[in-house]
Amino acid sequence: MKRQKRVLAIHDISCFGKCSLTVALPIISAAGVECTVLPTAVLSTHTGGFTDFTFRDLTEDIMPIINHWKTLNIGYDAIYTGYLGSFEQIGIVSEIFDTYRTKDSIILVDPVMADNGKLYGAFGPDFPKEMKKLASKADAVVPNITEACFMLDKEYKEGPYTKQYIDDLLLSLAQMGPDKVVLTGVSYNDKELGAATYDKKTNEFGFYARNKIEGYFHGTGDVFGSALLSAMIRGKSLIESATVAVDFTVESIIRTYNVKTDVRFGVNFEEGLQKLAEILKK
Ligand code: PXL
Repeated sequence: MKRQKRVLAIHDISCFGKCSLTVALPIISAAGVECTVLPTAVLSTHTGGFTDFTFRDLTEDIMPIINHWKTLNIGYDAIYTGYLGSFEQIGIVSEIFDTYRTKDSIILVDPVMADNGKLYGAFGPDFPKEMKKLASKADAVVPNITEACFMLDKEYKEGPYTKQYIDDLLLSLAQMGPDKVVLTGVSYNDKELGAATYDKKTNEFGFYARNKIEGYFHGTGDVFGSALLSAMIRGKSLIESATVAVDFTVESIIRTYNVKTDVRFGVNFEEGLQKLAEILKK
């Protein structure tokens, strides 16, 4: 019998709005994988389109939590990081990588900090350089195009993209350190949107897209990243994992689009969990 896999998910808890830990936990669990959580901050909602949200920074709690775990002899098959609560947390999370990394573990960094060409309001101009250091230590990274450009100091462009622009971003991200790169929000025409992948070990490029759905849906980066990691842990290749994650995310968006809920409230991923679990069992 194989031991159950265990992930450490390091993101905030946005109490309402379906992103970060409130999506990582159910999605990773549905994949049959244990999900330990390390909350970086607690907010009443995510910061995308809401005003007056509460924000409690948990930077001071992180090391005491880790120090307790050190007495318990716990190991992780993967670490998955997302929205961090402070600049200082980047260095702390980097130390956590050093503590738990093994030769078989997967460290996946989603450098959550920006979208549509702009840095999120909570982060200062020095944040991307520090996030780049963390992403460089990862085995795999999953930025959107804005985040990739911020880390690489390259010009952000709006889609549709040329193959040359995307391949340059993929190779430059791999050159920073990670063996596996998944770039989200990639379109080569007006109709389709998907993810591009590059695996440095096999030198393979991949791309998978579905028809674009008009609108901006919050939390989809975290839905995508959680499904991607789940598939990777269940032994799928990088392009297979990205394909599973694109399908899961797009189907969640379609359910939401069809009933016209407030896009700030997140997407209906829950009704796709059973199908995801079945796909990942194969
Ligand atoms: O989905 C990314 C995310 C996570 N956590 C918080 C956010 C966002 C995006 O805006 O605001 C608090």
